[in-house]
Amino acid sequence: MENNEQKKVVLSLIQPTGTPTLGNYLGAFKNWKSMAQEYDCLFGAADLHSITVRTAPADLRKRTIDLFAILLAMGLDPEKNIIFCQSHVSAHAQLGWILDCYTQFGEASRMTQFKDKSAKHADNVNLGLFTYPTLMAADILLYNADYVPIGADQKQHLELTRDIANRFNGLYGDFFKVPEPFIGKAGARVMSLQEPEKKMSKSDTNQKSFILVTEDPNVIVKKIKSAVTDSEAAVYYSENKPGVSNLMDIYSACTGKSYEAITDEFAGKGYGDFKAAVAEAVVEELRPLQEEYHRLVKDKAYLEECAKLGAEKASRIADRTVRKCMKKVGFWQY
Ligand code: ATP
Ligand code: LTN
Repeated sequence: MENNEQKKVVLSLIQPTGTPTLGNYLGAFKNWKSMAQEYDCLFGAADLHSITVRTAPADLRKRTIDLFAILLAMGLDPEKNIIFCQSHVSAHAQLGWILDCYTQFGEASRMTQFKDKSAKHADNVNLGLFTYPTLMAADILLYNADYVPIGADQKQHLELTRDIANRFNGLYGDFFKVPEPFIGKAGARVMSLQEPEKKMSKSDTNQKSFILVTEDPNVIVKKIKSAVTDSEAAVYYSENKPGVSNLMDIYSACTGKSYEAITDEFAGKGYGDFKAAVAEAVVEELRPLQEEYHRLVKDKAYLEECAKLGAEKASRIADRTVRKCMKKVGFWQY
């Protein structure tokens, strides 16, 4: 790339609703890390989004700090990129409100995540759960992001973001960059270790269904050993073997080996050997992140310094966008 050519902007956030899983790591973080080399990246904790579900204050704070430490431990560079926490940048809530007024009730009602989450938390179907996607649109549009790395589950929200941006641009002249989704191939969908038809999710109530990125290696080994497979005792990729195929996906994402190479490697061997190899690959994959995480999480002063730097850099861009957007809408400015 030429030096004078502007790099594309990439943005993605993750909610601090729990410790990230191997699914988040392979499906999201690994892509983020490779994108950070090539693009101007903003990554961070979507803590405003996470109060759509009731959380104890101490838990929210701890999870946010932990997530921030994990992002740094992955090797994302807070000097080169913008690593930040959404609630530290007031422009997100400001633009979120403006975009609410350019989004139709019917559009927001069609969001499948809203339907799923309101069924799951029937006692707390709050307005934030409903306007969640417009806040997400604000996150993205504030920074003129070109690409948004997301899992398949967030595609509908990104489509809505594009619709809102196009609508606003249609009314006021080209203003927002219309973002593209970026859905990585490897590890795009890591499945539950216990119910391999369901995606691995940090909010699953069954602890054995997921591996946390900070999990003790011995626990990782145990969880993979108890992963659901089938009775055939043959390692090959097939729709009819969701448990084994999921472990192959995990092994392949960690080692770079193809499905054929994995099938050859375990020809004539049982699931015991296969699972032991998968567990070792996962432990090795997560080792550098874990070592760095344990070091960083104790260094509160450093984490705060990085959060402050991220907030300052993000606010500089976001405040400008909000100011310009408010001018377009017709707010009185002095
Ligand atoms: P929750 O359990 O709180 O709904 P989650 O673990 O499903 O959360 P999110 O916080 O919604 O994860 O997602 C963060 C990012 O990780 C998103 O880009 C999402 O698509 C990706 N991701 C989440 N789970 C998986 C998975 N099992 N496999 C691959 N990618 C995933
Ligand atoms: N909704 C996303 C988290 C999220 C996000 C964003 C992702 C909030 N704001 C902006 C990409 C860009 C989720 O639940 N995974």
